[in-house]
Amino acid sequence: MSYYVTTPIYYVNAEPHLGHAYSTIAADILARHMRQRGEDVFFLTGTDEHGEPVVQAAERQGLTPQALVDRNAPRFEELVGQIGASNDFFIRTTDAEHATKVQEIVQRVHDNGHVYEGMYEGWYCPRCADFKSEAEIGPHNTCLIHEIPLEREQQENWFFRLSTFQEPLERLFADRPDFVQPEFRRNEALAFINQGLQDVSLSRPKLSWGVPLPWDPEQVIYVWFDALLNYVTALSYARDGEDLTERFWPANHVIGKDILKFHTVYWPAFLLAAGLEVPRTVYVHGYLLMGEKKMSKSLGNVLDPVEVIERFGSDALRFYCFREVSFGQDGSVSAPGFEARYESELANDWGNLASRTLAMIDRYREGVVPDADPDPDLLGGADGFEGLDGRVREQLDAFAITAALETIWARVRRLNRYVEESKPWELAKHDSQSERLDLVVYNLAEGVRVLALLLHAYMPETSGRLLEALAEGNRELDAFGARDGGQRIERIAALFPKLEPQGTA
Ligand code: ME8
Repeated sequence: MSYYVTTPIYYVNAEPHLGHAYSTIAADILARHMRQRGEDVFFLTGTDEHGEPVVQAAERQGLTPQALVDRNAPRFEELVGQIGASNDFFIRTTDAEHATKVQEIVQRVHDNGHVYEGMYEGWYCPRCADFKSEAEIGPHNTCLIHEIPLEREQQENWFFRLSTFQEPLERLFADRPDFVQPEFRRNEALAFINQGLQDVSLSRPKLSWGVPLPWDPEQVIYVWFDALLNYVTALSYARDGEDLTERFWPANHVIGKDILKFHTVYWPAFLLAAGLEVPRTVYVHGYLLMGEKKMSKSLGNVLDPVEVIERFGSDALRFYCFREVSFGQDGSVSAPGFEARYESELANDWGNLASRTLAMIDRYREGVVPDADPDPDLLGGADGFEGLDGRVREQLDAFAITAALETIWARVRRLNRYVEESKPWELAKHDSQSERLDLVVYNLAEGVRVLALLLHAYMPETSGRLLEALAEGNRELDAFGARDGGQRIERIAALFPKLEPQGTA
């Protein structure tokens, strides 16, 4: 089966921050997990480089828009590498191939009769690049998201007949209850549709920076349609001489709640208008907050991902974001919160379990995993190993990234209990307990191995190191079932070294 997952493409006129990293890590966890299942995966992320905010930022800095985006886009691409994302392509909406494909699709929407010329008048937020409906306007004509004054706009432009998609969208939501997830976000999208859809601007006058309308080059395509189309256009040119559209479309989109309307209403309508298939799923996650506020560079309240990664590694950051905040909900993150989880869960629960297991194989069994059977004591119960793999698959199929991590973590705790209860150090003192010691050490090695396989999607670097130490070359989840002993292991440095006593993030 093919599995296509995307992140939003990020605006390059701001600095990349943890919020951007968050969506990308979420999509990466899904992509890596699906690859481990042997699916044919394509994972896309990139940057959104057109629109007035870019022109304004460039003017302020005395640059051309192109120079500004060329300077900033690499920072986003660098962050993708720093957080360990395994994207198959990085799209920039200033790619010439993207522009050509956007024009081709927009022309099709035009030829299918879904556009007309008219006069737009209304309230516009330059930061959202969005025209606001009555319900979206805050006190004194402000943007509810950015809390800045809206601008009164009046202009000639082309419109997209969104209103004619009222009924098809209602049908789509009725036929495909999991089209938008989680359910409370689906209800939000439905509420917006049920208010009655109005036509939306498809273009802006040319003073803007963007892709010209093919039939009226005095206008550029409204940045949101240009940006949304990245998910389709990328497939047509990501691989030289190969069009991947047939193979991977439709996609699973992972987005933040701020851009729900565009992805769950405008986007499927536009695809229908172009005669393309609508997405498989749009998964809408919440905000990472610092204190009570949305974390954003402009509000100046960030947990800097690069700083965290430099000190603790990307795996610790990846883990923390999805452990601390239930994926789908809003939740607070903080430096002290990060350190507490790092210390108690990564260094102690997991890192220490891995080190102890390798040390015991080394000390008690000369570095070779003994052969024994699965211990029935570890199989059953709510936190047993039986059926674990299937449970995690099921949860990740439902985008339950935090719940699946807890499913895994319950087994980390269980293995720690197993060590305490079975006391291998006592067994090692008595020759008569040798068989029992084989059983315990084998089960610890196996337990740690299968947990490292499941954690590989979340923490690829440390899990990879641990699997190598356990002489497991396979990363596919088919390697999940019990393997016989006999492997020679290696001792490795602590996966998550303890914090220095005076350390603060
Ligand atoms: O909206 N918590 O780009 P953008 C969690 N270019 N996620 C956050 C976040 C936070 N505090 N802050 C940002 C755009 N995000 C458009 C998208 S897509 C065709 C075009 C994440 O740079 C979240 O995914 O403002 C949000 O939807 C996205 O960054 C917005 O990024």
